[in-house]
Amino acid sequence: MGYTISQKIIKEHLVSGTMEPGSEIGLHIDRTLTQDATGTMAYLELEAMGIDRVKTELSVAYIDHNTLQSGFMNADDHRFIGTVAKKRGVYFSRPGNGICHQVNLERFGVPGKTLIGSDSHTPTGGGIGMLAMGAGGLDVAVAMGGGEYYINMPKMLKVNLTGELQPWVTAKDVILEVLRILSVKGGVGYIVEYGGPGVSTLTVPERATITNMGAELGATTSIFPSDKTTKEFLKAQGREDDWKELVADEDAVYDKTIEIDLSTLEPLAAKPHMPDRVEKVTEIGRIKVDQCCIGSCTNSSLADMMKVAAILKGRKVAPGVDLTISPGSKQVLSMLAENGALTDIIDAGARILESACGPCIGMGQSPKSKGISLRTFNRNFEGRSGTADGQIYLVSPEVAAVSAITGYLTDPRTFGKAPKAKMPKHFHINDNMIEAPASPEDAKDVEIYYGPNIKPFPDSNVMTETIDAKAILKVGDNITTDHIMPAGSAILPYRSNIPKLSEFCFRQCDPNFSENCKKEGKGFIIGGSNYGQGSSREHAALVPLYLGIKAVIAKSFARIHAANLVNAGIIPLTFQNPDDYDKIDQGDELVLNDVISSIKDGETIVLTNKTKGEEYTLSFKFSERQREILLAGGLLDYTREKNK
Ligand code: MIC
Ligand code: SF4
Repeated sequence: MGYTISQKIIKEHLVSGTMEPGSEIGLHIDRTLTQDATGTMAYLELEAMGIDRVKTELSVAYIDHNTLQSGFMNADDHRFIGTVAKKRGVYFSRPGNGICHQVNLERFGVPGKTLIGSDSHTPTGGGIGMLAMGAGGLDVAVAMGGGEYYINMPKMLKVNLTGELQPWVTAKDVILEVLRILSVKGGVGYIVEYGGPGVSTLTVPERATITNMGAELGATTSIFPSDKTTKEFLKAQGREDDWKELVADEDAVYDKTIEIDLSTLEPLAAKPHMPDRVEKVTEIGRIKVDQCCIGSCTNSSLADMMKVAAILKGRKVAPGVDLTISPGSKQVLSMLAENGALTDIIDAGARILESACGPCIGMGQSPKSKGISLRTFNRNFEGRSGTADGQIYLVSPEVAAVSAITGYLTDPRTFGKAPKAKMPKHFHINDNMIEAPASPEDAKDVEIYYGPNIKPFPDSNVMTETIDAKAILKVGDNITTDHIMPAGSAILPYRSNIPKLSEFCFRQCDPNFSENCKKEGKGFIIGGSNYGQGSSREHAALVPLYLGIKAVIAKSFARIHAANLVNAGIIPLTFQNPDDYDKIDQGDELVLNDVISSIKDGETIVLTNKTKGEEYTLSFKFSERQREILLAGGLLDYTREKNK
């Protein structure tokens, strides 16, 4: 039996476990990336583990999220990351150099390597044939220290692509179609591999758009083969030597296959407030738009921007519409400037933003009240834009640009000839905003800058045999980490200040959550299915830890968040009978008995509901390592203990 692309990479990097779907495997990690909103914490954790120098073949720290410096906090964190990177052996991509995933694709992506990043869209690297996964900051810190990264061996899902995209239909529509078919939880437990004759019709940046937004499927990662197209892209980036061929064996076995004929796709959009609420643009109809935002790690490549520029050339953004453009990297921006396309964009009346995440994470550009905003991004969770009642639609750059001109959501096929963007033979290469780390000798003299915004970690959870606490919050299905720990320009500057951050926890679901926790001192959270989907932010576990949350009891969990809970020492438990979820009300008094002994060697635990006089069986499937982490009070304590 042959291997799939990812099975080949896993086999080469397997340190522990067997490649049996569902069982825990430990992988050697070649490379890591961090971004600033999760990076400050990750490097503090690296320090707390006593790691002086990273052991990976390459680690890069990017500044791309918290680039709005209103107050000292973000600037302090940038300086901390810059200095800690220099000292500890990490490359530093300065603010303005671009979004981590775009820059990684251009300058660092290598087929066949393993990459973990403290950002859920790290699978963008799958577009160039990397096994690239999002992880919590602590897991990334462990990998930087040379430790393995643990996942449950995923099942394999193949998306077989045939045909060719029609004019005005794009890679964004491909991933929106996959989301329509599979939903935001359809990828849980799988790696999504793209194959079939349609693959060769897609460029590397197009493939990266697809693997990027595969994060929204809940998949462990997504990956494309590394072929001639990959080689040409790397050559144009001056990195031909980094290429190697990587394809699935003819007789590779997939657990599931879905077929997509690219030629049948039409322009699509994800309606508010979930990336899988996908409909054809023509079905949604001609709605008036207030804002169009083009950029983000999903759609900010040179080709995306060139097509947008061609659409805007000689035209004018409609009155009442704000059009923002954030090129994904300095390379993209400088090439747009060089070839004149930037002038076409500016002339049409677009607002040019920095090469950074920007509006995607609510760092400015929030739409007006109830404003309709078409965005080329990957997430449209309620409130994420910074406007609680903002109505965000996820679309391709082509749909966004055409609609910005007409003022209405528009099927671009009614707009005339579709623009084409040719891959350049040579990209403009200038890495002067990437700082190399100091040599091990010089590192001794580098002083790390710790700004006043950096506050100590929350105390670890001391596991007790009995946990007696209230159901302090009950939430529904598909709760995102944006619900748990919102982002946005007012909150993100406190990513290294857990006590301050705790004031905002679950604000959208229950404005009294934080206060209630502080009053009670402890609690359980009750969740529905796919609890914790979305971002990799470990703050969605660290803040609940700080607020005294002992366990989260849900119908099911998203992969990265479940790992982050264990890493923080909070027990993720699932209902054996999902109907029991309905029997618990917020405020019920709950008790877990025999906690330590169950975690040691059990698979179930009984939850007593004192208020209702009922008992429910909860299940868990922890590996030996996870049991030890929970009993140690979290991954930090566990690692410190092991390194002693
Ligand atoms: C996101 O898109 O939600 C983020 C912001 O990039 C997060 C990371 C974070 O919260 O810092 C992610 O996707 O992991
Ligand atoms: Fe940045 Fe948005 Fe991409 Fe997250 S999804 S890395 S916030 S651009």
